[in-house]
Amino acid sequence: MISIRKYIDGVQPGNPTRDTKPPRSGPGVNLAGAAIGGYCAALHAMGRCGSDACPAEGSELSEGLGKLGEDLAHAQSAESVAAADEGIRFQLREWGQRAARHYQAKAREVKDILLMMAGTAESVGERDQRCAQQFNAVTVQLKGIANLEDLTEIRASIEKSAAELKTSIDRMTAEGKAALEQLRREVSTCQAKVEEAEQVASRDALTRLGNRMWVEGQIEKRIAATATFCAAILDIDDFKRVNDEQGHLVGDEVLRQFATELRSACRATDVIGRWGGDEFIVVLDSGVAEAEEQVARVSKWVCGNYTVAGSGGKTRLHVGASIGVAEYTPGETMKELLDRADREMYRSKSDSRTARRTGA
Ligand code: GH3
Ligand code: MG
Repeated sequence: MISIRKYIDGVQPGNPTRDTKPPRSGPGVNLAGAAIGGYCAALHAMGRCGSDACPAEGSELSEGLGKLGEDLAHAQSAESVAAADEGIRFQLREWGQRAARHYQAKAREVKDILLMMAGTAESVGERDQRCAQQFNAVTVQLKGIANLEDLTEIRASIEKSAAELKTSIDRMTAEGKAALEQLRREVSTCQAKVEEAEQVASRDALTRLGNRMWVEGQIEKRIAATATFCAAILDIDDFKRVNDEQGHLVGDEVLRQFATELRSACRATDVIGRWGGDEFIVVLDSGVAEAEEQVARVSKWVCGNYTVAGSGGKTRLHVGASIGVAEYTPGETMKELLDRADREMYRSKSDSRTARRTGA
């Protein structure tokens, strides 16, 4: 670096004493003034370049150099010029050390980030065995970058590693999506199977109506909700005779057709099921008056002539049924309710027998 002190000393050959003020006029003074002006401009430019080279440490340098430039411009003696000159050297040395420390720290940060990325890639790779190999390669690359010194090389390697990581992650995402889709399909197949199994478990195999267990569940639900409802039990009259005279298969067909008619006579809100044998049950969500009215209508619909295919061709049979209705009384159990409906049904069956016998 140019030393202004040496220059000033050089242009004042006849006046070597340092504490003597420089002459205020003459060619030496003009030359020194111009040199100081140039030096100050060089200091400003140095401050700007320092800021550009290392913005984090630049402002202090340019402020310091600016101040020293001012001191220099107003320097009255060779001592003050020498002091400013020393200050400039000190400022530049300090800045150089600070900038070096700053860039070393930044380089360490970049290397730490790279090593962290390598660690992450490693752990992601461990999670998915299929990608492990690809991730391992990237991990090795990233660790290698941390040892590089050339910034261009570091940048190129990072770009390559990032592109490979992206490819791996895209592939993992696509595979993950496909696996998820497959899982969804399997879950929905399982759900369908469970629903089918539930349906089979709750249906009567012969008539396809709800079975006893399912109807009991429906009654228990209503009891738990203390709802107003009635249970109606229907029992086919003299059904044994159908079996005895027409055969068991014809008896089965009668049960099937009776169930179909029962379903079509009831409302969508009624719960209909086969209780067992030739007994059926209907749960109606209403009080006893409305239920009896509905049951009378159902009875008219389901009782009558049925045409059934038997071994000797089609047979026409009359099917009658007795019905008992009971409204649920809060506090009673399901068994108590059904016992009452059953007793009503038997009373009705007995009444119609008596009527048939007496011809009433
Ligand atoms: P009641 O008028 O008193 O009801 O006399 P019933 O002849 O109808 O006799 P009951 O109701 O006591 O007996 C029902 C009969 O239904 C007994 C059994 O042989 C027959 N049965 C039960 N389940 C089936 C079945 O799945 N198919 C056939 N074909 N018959 C059945
Ligand atoms: Mg019967």
